Amino acid sequence: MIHHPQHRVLAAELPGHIGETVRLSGWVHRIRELKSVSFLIIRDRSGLAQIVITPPYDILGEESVVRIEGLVIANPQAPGGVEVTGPTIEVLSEAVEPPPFDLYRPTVPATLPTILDHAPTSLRHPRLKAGHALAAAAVAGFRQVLQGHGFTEIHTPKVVESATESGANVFSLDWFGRPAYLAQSPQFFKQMMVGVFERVYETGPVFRAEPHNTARHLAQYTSLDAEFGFIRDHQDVMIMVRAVIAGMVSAVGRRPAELDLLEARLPEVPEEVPQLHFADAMRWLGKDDVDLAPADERALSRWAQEEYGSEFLFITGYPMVKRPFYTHPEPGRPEYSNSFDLLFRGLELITGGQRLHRYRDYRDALSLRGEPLEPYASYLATFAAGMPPHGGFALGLERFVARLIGADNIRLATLFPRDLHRLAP
Ligand code: AMO
Repeated sequence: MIHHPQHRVLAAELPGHIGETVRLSGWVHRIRELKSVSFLIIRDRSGLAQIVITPPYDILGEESVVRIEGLVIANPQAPGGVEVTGPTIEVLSEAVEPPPFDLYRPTVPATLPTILDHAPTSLRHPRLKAGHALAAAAVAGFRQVLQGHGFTEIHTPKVVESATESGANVFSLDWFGRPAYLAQSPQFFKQMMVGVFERVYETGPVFRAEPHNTARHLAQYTSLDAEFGFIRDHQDVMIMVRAVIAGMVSAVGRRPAELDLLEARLPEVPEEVPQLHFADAMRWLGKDDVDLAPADERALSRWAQEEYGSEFLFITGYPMVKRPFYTHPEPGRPEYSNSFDLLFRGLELITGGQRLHRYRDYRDALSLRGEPLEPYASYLATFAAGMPPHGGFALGLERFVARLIGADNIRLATLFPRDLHRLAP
């Protein structure tokens, strides 16, 4: 019996259509010419399908887009146990240039610059695409946990009138003749919105004019931010961080195909994530410094793994001199702060903490740092109007994904990286 297919069938759905004539659409992933028979491998959003073709046929360039009508038959040797035979092939768009490298090879046979230069095509490689599918799942997990805890999603400006984190790595631009900056974080806005919603989160781009080329810094990255009111101190924020990370990991766990393809190992998120005060970390490292070097972060991460079997470690209490002016000091030890970083597999993944919440504390903090109040006028109005004790955190999405999939360079976890040298594609 011949069916007249009206609807597109996806590659992954073929096993349910054995004996039927179906319509399949996608990209020419690969052409395999064997002695007696040839195969056209078609790729769509669900996976790959094998089409049996017999001469004479036109050789189509890989990545051409086709629509195929043919009979689905069972073949244990074919991927997914099915193949399509007797096809009619309609070319929707012919690829006029070959891909930069063979997209059908199981591993990516190209260097990082080649991959990035040709991103629109390279990203079609199932392995390169997989990390970004996991990123999408991670963000969905982030949203789901916070929505479950009564947080409201916000969207705030990315062009701002003053630096939020530090003046050093801020991009300036001309805003109709006035100086302006690309937002380094949604920090001020998320705090302002605690005064409105109590609990808010945002996912969006932020900008850092990082003057160095490192494997863990981008000039634009995706910041997953949360902020909430009526906390006791930073420990309440850390409890929320733990819930968010657990939700993100389990959301990613619902993409086993991509995890398997990348041989990515999901971390276990301990009920109680171990924590170490900065002062104790320094003692353990045998150092006397106000910041952690990347090598220190790796060493401390290893220690948490050995001591607690945890791939996550909170470092709390960072010295105030290294934290932004909005940071709440540690009661009784004002040289330290009620803030934290979360290390994941040797790298800083999250920064967060308790913020100042009284107007006069902001005034004092800014003048202590020799900063004028003027550029912060609209931010300070928030606190003049009354704000609860509050805090929050920010997670760098690309760092999370890079650690998860074991990418040694953050650029492999970024669709179109922006850095010192790269502005296209
Ligand atoms: P911080 O500046 O530490 O904190 O940034 C938060 C997290 O963002 C990631 N990150 C980066 N990822 C890629 N490239 C970069 N150049 C880069 N810089 C930072 C890291 C880091 O932990 N407002 C505070 C957060 C808060 O307290 O809520 C902030 O922006 O994963």
